[in-house]
This record gives sequence, C-alpha cells and structure tokens, in this order.
Amino acid sequence: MKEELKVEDPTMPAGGWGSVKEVTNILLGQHVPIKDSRLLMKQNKPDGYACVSCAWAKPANPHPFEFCESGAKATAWETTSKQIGADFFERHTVTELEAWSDHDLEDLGRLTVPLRWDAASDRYRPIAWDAAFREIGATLQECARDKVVFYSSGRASLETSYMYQLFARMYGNNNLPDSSNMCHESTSVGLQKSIGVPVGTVNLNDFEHTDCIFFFGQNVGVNSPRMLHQLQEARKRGVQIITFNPLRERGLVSFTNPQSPLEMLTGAETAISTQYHQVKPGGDTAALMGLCKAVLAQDDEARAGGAQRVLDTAFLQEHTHGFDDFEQSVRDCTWGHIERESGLTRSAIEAAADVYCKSSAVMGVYGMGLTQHRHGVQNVTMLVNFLLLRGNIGKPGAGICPVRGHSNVQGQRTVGITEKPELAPLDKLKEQYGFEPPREKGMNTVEACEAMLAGQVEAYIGLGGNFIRAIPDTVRMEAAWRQLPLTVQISTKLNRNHIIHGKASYILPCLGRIEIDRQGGVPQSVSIEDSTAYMHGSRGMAEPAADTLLSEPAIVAALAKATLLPNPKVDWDGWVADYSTVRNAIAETYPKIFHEFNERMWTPGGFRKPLAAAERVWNTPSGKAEFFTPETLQGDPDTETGDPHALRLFTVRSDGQFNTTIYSNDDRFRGVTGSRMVLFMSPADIARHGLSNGDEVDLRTAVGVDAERSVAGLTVVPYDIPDGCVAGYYPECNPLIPLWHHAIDSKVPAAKSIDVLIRRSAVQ
Ligand SMILES: Nc1nc2c(c(=O)[nH]1)N[C@H]1C(S)=C(S)[C@@H](COP(=O)(O)OP(=O)(O)OC[C@H]3O[C@@H](n4cnc5c(=O)[nH]c(N)nc54)[C@H](O)[C@@H]3O)O[C@H]1N2
Ligand SMILES: Nc1nc2c(c(=O)[nH]1)N[C@H]1C(S)=C(S)[C@@H](COP(=O)(O)OP(=O)(O)OC[C@H]3O[C@@H](n4cnc5c(=O)[nH]c(N)nc54)[C@H](O)[C@@H]3O)O[C@H]1N2
Ligand SMILES: [Mo]
Repeated sequence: MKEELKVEDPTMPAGGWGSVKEVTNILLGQHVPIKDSRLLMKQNKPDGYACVSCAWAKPANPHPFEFCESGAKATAWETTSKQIGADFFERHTVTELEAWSDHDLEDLGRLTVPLRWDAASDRYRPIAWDAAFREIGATLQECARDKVVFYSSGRASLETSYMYQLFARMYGNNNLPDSSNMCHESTSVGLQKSIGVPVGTVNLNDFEHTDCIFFFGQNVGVNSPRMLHQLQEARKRGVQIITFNPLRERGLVSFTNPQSPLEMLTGAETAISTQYHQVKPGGDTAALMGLCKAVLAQDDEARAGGAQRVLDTAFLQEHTHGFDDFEQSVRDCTWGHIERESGLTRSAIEAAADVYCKSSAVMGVYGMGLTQHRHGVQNVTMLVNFLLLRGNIGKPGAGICPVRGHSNVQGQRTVGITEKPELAPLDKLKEQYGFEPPREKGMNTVEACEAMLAGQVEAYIGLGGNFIRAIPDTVRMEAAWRQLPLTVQISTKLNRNHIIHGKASYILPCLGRIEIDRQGGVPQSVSIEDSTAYMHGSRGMAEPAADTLLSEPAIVAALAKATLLPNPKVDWDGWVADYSTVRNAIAETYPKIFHEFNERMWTPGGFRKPLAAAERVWNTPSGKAEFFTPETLQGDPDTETGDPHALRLFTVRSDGQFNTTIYSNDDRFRGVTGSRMVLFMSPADIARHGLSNGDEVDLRTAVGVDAERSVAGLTVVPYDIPDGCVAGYYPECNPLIPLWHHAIDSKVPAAKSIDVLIRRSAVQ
C-alpha cells in the first residue's frame, strides 16, 4: 500500500508523548518479544549493553531509563523477531529486489544464513560457512594486495576493529576506510591540527559546570537524544544555549522529558535554545568570524575603559600560537562580508557574542552541519579559534564537543582503523606480530570510490554499513560497484549494498551487539569508546536471532585464517575463544590507553583515554594550541555557480531513520509523514520559483561537467529555512552530490551544501 504524504505543523516538543508512541509502534511492528523489550532497562548501564545507536556519553549514574526514542528503535530493529532465510531468496531474484525500498529490504528482518550470489539463477543461495570463507580467502589470495578495500562502519566493537585492522595490514595494505570518512574526519583532521588531539575534550562532568553552550549543526533531538538530558539540566541551571542551524529543529527548540512522569502529565517543556540563529548552510566560518570580531570589539572597549580584558590574555600568551595573524584577519574582515556569507545580521551575531563574553566556561558542540562541507576542516578550526579567545579549552565546563555518530566510530580509530599509516602504531604491530606492516597510505572512503570508478579495486570487504547508499554520486557509483570482482558484506540486515553487488558476492550474517555472544558456551563481552573518549564494556543480553549466526570477531578471524599464511604470533582461534585475550593484545599495542583493560572496562561511566588537550598540553608542532586563519569565508566556493536560480541543498536525517536504515517514512519532528521524497523550501523561494506547496519538482546539480546528476519527484514542503537554500533527506538526495565535492583535507563528502537547479516535474 502506498503511503500518503502528510504535512503538519511541527509543533510537538521533542520527547514527550510522541516519543513514547514511536517506541511502542516500533516494538510492536518488529514483534519484539516482551522479554526483549525489557532489555531497554539494561541499555547503557554499567552491567548492560552499550546502545547500538549513537555514540553519546554513558553516565556513571545512569537514569533508570538510560535510553531514548532512537536507541529504543535501534534495539527493536536488531532484536526483531522477523527473519529471512534461504527460502526468501529462492522466491526472489536479486534483480527483482532492486525495486524494493530501503525500508522494505531491512524490514524483512535478520539475515540468518551465509549466502552467495548465484549468477545463473540471479539468486542468493545458502552456502556453508566453511565454503564461504574458503572461497573468499582463495580469491583474496589472488588479488593485488593494494586493490582490496577493508571498509568498516563505526558500530563494530574495539575487539572486532582491532582484529580487522590487523587482518588488513597482514594482508598487505592500509585500505581501511570507515564511516568516519563521511562523518567526523573533518574533526579528526581539524582538532589534531588545532589542539593536538583528534577528538573532543568535553566530558559529562563539564555539562554541570558550563555556563554557555554554542551549538552548531547538530540535531540533538533526533541524533543523540540522550544528550537532551544534559541540555535540559543545564537549561534549568540557567545555562545559555546558542544555536546555529539553518533549520529550526524541534529538539533544539524545546523538549519534554519522556522519562519524567511529572513533565509528561503536565506537558511541561524546557526551551532548549536561548538564541537560535538560522545561519546559511556553509556560513558557519563567517558566523564564527563575526563572533570573534564582536569579541575583539568588546575587548577593545574594555581596554579603552580600563576594565578587565575580555580576551584571556594570559591563556593566549601561554597556550596559543598564531593569535596575532588571526586577530589581524578578523579586524580586516568587514561586517558586510560576514553578513553576506553567514546570512546573519551583525546585531544577531553581536547578541550571541555578548553572551559568550559574559560566560566564564563555554562549550562548542557540533555535528555534521560543520564537518560535511568543502571547508569542513576550516569550520572546525574556526570553532576552536573562537573558544581559545577566552581560554575555553582545558578548564571545567569548557571545551570542544564533536558529537560523534556511530556508537564506536571514535573507538575504531583508537585501535588502528585508519588509512593513514602515521596514525597506526606500525612499529609496535611489527614487534608484536612479527610481520612487516605496509607503510604506504591506504584509501579512505572517497579514494576507494575513485579507485572503483577507475576499475582499480578487485575486492571490497564491508564490516557493517550500507556503503553504496551512504556514499555520494549514487548513480555513477552503483555502475562501478557492479563491476567489482568481489564484494563481501558482514551484515545483520539485507540492504541495498547486497542487492547492488559485485560479480561474486557474499553476505555473511552476524550477531548484533545486543545478542549474547557465546564462544565455547561462554558468553563474551565487548567494548566501545563513546563520544567523550570513555571506554565501556558491553554484554549482549538477548538470545541470538539464529544459531547459524557467527559473531563479528569469529567472521573476521575466519576470513583472516582463510586468506593469510599462518603466523604463530597471531592466535586467531584463541582470540575468538576468549575476547579478553583480544583486549590483552590491544593493551599490549596501546598500553597508555588500555592498561588493565579487562578490569577497567567495567568502571561505571567507563574509563577515559588520556587527552592531552583537556589538560592544556598541546601535542602540536608549536607545542601550543594553534589559531588558524581562515582562507575564505565562502562556504563552498567551488560550487557557487552564480546562477541566480540555483538553490543550495543540504541533506539531513529524519526521526525515522538511522543512517540508511529507514525505520519509517515519518519525520514527526518536522511534521512530515508518509514520504521521504520531500524538499523543504522557504515560502519566499516557493513563490520565487513559481511553485506552490505540494508541487512535485526535480532537482539537477548545478555544478560539475563530468556527469548529469538529478533526483526526480520531490514534493515541495514550505518550511522555516533561510531563503536560497533547500533541504532534503539523505540518502534519497545522494545522487545529487558529486564525489569530488568533498571537504578539503579530510575528504568528507560535502553533503551539507550543493548547488542545485529546480524545475517542476513533467506531468505524467
Ligand atoms: N536517530 C538517529 N541517530 C543518529 C543517526 C541517525 O541517522 N538517526 N546517525 C548517527 C550518525 S552516523 C551521525 S554522524 C550523527 C549525525 O548527527 P547530526 O550531526 O545531527 O547530523 P544531520 O542530521 O545530518 O545534520 C545535523 C544538523 O546540521 C544542520 N545543518 C545543515 N547544514 C548546516 C550548516 O551549514 N551549518 C549549520 N550550523 N548547521 C547545518 C541540519 O539542519 C541538521 O539539523 O547521528 C548519529 N545518530
Ligand atoms: N547525503 C548524505 N550522505 C551521508 C550522510 C549525510 O549526512 N548526508 N552521512 C554520512 C555518515 S555521517 C555516515 S556515518 C554514513 C553511514 O551510513 P551507513 O553505511 O548506512 O551506516 P550504517 O548504519 O552503519 O549501515 C547500516 C547497515 O549496517 C548493518 N548492520 C547493522 N547492525 C550491524 C552490526 O551489528 N554488525 C554488522 N556487521 N552490520 C550491522 C545492517 O545490515 C544495515 O543495513 O552515511 C554518510 N552519508
Ligand atoms: Mo556518521
């Protein structure tokens, strides 16, 4: 049955009864057994399992219900009692499944048996585990070592990730792209340059000491709802929250705590943002320049009047480098330029700066709104510049807080998933395992895609994820993907990436983190790192979906054994039999971070990895925190067409999805139900383009002569969004984003701004 698009005024606060209804719907829809729905009580608890949804911090003293709508949905999606076995694939050819939607594919439920695509019948057919490993291993042995890609999605545990990077390196390359290449790689590059650590400095405790939060381009109500608790508590203490986001996002406007009976009864809402600035997409560097300019002006005034300086001059002197050049660039920059590029008025920016100057401990929180731009890295370094002005890094209540996506995406980097050889402890691995690790740089996500387009990839191994749907340039990439000689997917659910497949294709179904992972009858535990650099243990609690499933560590070990020559120093079988021995190996490789790993992982609230910048120790070339002068204030300079009809598109997530996993077509926060093929547009732009509410339109990418890129059949929805820009959903709009349109330096696809042309769809 085709659903009808419905658009309502999105007036519900985030959380509240809507949230409870959503959770109930998904528990029922996925036929989650009652006993498994009780699992939610164990989510993010010191003796429970780490939620498989987002990476937000897990407190030492958790709420009785330390879960949220998103986490409950992710749990229901994994513990669903729906399943697909070999009989399903007997009934459907793969070509036929191409017509299925992303939602319908995953909604089939859990994959239960290993499968191999059979070209003659165009069907996935069951294959014995041993045979699958043997065949894949034999093929990998024949491949050129630098032409195999080992992708991972940021959900896999520290244990699996460590084993996986070792497998890739022993195989002979550093081709270890992961989902963070599409996500916070701009953070890893930017923060490393600026403050000498690749991750945020803020922890949960800082939320209790902050007096002001600057919030850029992160949709907390949808993508990290547990953080609403910290924000709500902060608001109750009078903390100012200053938001920069082109869309008025419900979760950033107000929140009713679904876990507070009183609030639920009374409908009491907490207003989250005290100021809301609808910056132009890509306009954050300009907005931050404006903020810095207003801070300097206040400092000038204080100095002239003999009052206390506004700048933290002692901090600037002792702890920073490059301030003078930066200051000059701010003074040289005109308000006219700042207003034009940011889309904000001088007085609005000054009002925000005023709060900053009056606050003694400020945090900068951000998400994809900063990182997924051509100048994504610059956006991050600009936010650091702003914080440094008043010494807002490395003191209680202050610091930088990138909100990571996947539950262990930060941890994967910590245990060696990286294409950059200088970031991996190669000498240590050599000593520990007696092999010669490859020293050449490997491919990141964009580079892997470029190599696929050039016919330079012979095999792709995917540890989770739905790569073909997550990357940009869908149409070109799908064509290239079908030419890959071998694709292997370690997955829990059927997705587009299995349907669009290589010439030989395997699906290896695995256990999820919520499931009890027994090895030799003994339940194993795993670990993850959250967004604030704390490591946590996680015990699976639900019975496995099927006894035919293998765990991720077991699959990685079996692939490695089938591919590599035996190495007496790597006991793959021993590791699989007892994951604590993997943790011992991790601790040996990274003793400073993971000493006594097996004991410390159960510390309530986790244990933190050492973070020099949080202690005001700066591991940068100058030994100080670096100011970086922005090269330009233009958001995405090389895509600006100058075409007066062009609109700037940015892609966002809805309440009804986890990345490419589409739970439902509903986005209750934005009041849209029944369809994801919508285009949010300002009423003025709708009129300017001669359109009306509800019209169907097609978009075409306005830049790039290398290919025609378009998406047809989007319905116009009027929305509170700045003129000149439009928003659509990811992944539906990914065909519009050229592969080359990625962040400078970090190569994160610039999914948050691309110029497009609009026209009314032809009448059918
Ligand atoms: N429920 C749920 N939770 C998730 C996910 C999910 O899909 N569903 N995904 C997970 C993953 S992997 C990630 S990376 C995170 C992503 O979480 P977020 O970082 O919140 O990612 P998005 O929803 O893509 O967009 C973030 C916000 O940026 C705003 N924005 C767009 N362009 C700009 C800009 O130029 N400037 C500013 N200031 N703002 C802008 C958008 O309006 C949107 O509100 O969430 C994680 N958690
Ligand atoms: N236009 C646009 N594109 C984007 C973004 C954007 O904002 N805009 N965001 C980007 C970002 S931040 C990210 S992180 C990517 C992510 O994009 P995806 O690759 O879609 O991310 P996942 O959620 O990892 O992938 C979902 C699949 O993982 C598998 N899976 C689920 N659980 C498990 C498990 O426990 N183990 C294993 N092995 N597999 C499992 C299931 O089969 C499921 O189909 O998309 C990026 N693409
Ligand atoms: Mo992400």
